[in-house]
Amino acid sequence: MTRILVLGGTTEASKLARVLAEAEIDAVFSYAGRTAQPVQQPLPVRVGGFGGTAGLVEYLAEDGISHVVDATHPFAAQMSRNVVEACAQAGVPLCAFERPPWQAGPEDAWLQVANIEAAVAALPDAPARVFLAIGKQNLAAFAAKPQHHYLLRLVDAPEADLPLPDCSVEIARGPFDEAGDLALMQHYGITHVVSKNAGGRGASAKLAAARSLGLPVVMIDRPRVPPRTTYGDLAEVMGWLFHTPAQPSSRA
Ligand code: 3Y8
Ligand code: NAP
Repeated sequence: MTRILVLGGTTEASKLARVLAEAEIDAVFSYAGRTAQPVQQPLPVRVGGFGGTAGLVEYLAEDGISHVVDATHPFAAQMSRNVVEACAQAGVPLCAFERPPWQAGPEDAWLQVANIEAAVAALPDAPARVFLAIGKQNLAAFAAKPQHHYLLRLVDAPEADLPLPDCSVEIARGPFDEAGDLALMQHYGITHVVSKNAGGRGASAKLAAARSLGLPVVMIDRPRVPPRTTYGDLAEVMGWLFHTPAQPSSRA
């Protein structure tokens, strides 16, 4: 019996949800619960962590999951690590649906760094105006360079004080477009952009805007995740689902 768990939170996950719903394939869509009102999905949705690898193994059995598609963001490395371990323990087939990383073009002025700390170190000492388009979870590291003015883009209005003394906040949920990001960066007189190498089209607008403004981009490489079957294309994921036999579901 086929029952698919989609680990979501990306445009790829939402595309897969639409195809599974249209094909009336039994599936459940999972959010971590990082945002107040995540976009609706055409599948039943569950929200919140599973309780680590052990919690996920339990969930797979209780919910009778036959296949898992990890369509989380490339920076959701802990989730991706947990699901590789949980699916191996539970004997449930797993594939990742992940877009390829962005590559710098000839007109791009990227400084590629390994992680958030290296991104902070890559910023200049002289005060600058930095578009910190990496969401909310990794802002504290930038307090090491309080001399800059930071433009933050968050999905929800911050509940607590922000860790950066000199910052402006834009509340917006992507996907974003180049004209909008160009106007935003000109309005704030941005001199540097910090970005995660998310890939895909939902967050690449700021890179196109930086290119046309001739601004440097500090590009953070993806965290490492364990090897697993990975596709960048929806048709390949669907092919995998149809050609991978369902594990005997533990649900009667
Ligand atoms: C909760 C679900 C869809 C998915 C849309 C994609 C595109 C728009 C661009 C910038 C970069 C950033 C951030 C971003 C983008 C898509 C995609 C993508 C980047 C939502 C969503 C959830 C999240 C979580 C959120 C993080 C944050 C990261 C904002 C929904 C909107 C910066 C990543 O406030 C917080 O705590 C936000 C946390 C994790 C990174 C961070 O560390 O702060 N995404 N984003 C998911 C869950 O609970 O499971 O609310 O609808 C989904 C999307 N965000 O269905 O169309 O596919 O990447 N998301 C980054 O790339 O750097 C914004 O501003 O330029
Ligand atoms: P993370 O650091 O890899 O995961 C931390 C914990 O959050 C996981 O161990 C798990 O908790 C829970 N979790 C993460 N994704 C989940 C999901 N889809 N369903 C249920 N639980 C989930 O994850 P993150 O970077 O905070 O990302 C959280 C969500 O935001 C993901 O859905 C991701 O796709 C989306 N997102 C993240 C980014 C980003 O930049 N990180 C960008 C866009 C979208 P337990 O251990 O308790 O199971």
